[in-house]
Amino acid sequence: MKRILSGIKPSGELNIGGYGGALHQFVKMQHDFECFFFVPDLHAITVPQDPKELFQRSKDIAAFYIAAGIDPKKATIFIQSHVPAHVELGWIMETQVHFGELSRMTQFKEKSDGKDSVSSALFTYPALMAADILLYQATHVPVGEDQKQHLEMTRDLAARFNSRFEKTFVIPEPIIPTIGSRIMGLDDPTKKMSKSNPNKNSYVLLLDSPADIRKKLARAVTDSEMSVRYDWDNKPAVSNLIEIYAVFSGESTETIERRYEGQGYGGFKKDLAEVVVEKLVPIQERYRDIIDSDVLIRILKEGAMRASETAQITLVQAKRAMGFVTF
Ligand code: AQP
Repeated sequence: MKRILSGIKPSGELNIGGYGGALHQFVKMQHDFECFFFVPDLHAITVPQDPKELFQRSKDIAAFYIAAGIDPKKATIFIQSHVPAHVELGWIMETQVHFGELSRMTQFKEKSDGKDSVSSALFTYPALMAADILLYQATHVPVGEDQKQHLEMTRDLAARFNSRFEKTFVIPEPIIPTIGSRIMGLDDPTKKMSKSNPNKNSYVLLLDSPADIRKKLARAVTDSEMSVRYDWDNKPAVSNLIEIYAVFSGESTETIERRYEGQGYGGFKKDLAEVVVEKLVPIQERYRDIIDSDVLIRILKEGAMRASETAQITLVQAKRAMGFVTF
């Protein structure tokens, strides 16, 4: 059976980068895989979070999973901190990973760069991520380009554990979407669109009003050439907008290029905004229906129970393999 585990960190408001690289891929994948979609709140606190915001955003991410079309009857939706096995296997994984390996992680280097104080949890984050995936014996993990290195480490740790102790973990394969795996900032196409970017014009939020979506996309940087061409090497800003268009319309980048051949950026950007608005408005409506409902609480409680059952089996297997006393 093919199984997926993936999640979106509640470290900021969800934007169209997370939608392209994760959420809309999740919705498609639920038909072909047994899915576990979680809210990695324990990962979010590797950098300081305001408690009220963490609370709201954790619920928001779960609500967006459902609003975007993940069926909670098919997929298990849960909050990471509701399943304590993540922390326990995370600690075990910390004992298997080497300091040098963690030091080479580019995301740690980027996130710690120029900061006076950085938590040790930010450094060991990939060990917890490995635990998240391995607990569910995921065969596949959908990841954006930026998470490829962490997944590679998960694979290494699983193989190391299996050969050092006994075969316990499935070694997961990455699934990197061809379109949407790297959506860049609207202000700077060399930087990934990120929740924690202080520049609000660098992203479109899933909860932005249609007026704000139109304004932000109209302001998105382009270049002086005035041709809508998908060419990341020479036209990264325009290619990024074409990619967003492709994610939201479901059309290929070639179809989009052909449609706007010989035209400037004005009409293209206007149409792009409409494609995004058309997709996001119904998601926003469904989000508003469930965010404060008992339905969401029920789904998360059931999800935690289902997730715990699977996670506990793997955790006990791993502990037994290492020589822990288990009954
Ligand atoms: N801009 C993006 N383009 C494509 N994929 C993206 N993902 C995130 N941003 C983009 C993918 O979404 C999944 C969940 O990511 P995450 O929110 O858990 O972590 P992140 O990648 O660290 O997201 P941010 O927005 O950059 O958050 P902060 O700023 O808090 O670190 C992942 O598979 C990710 O690749």
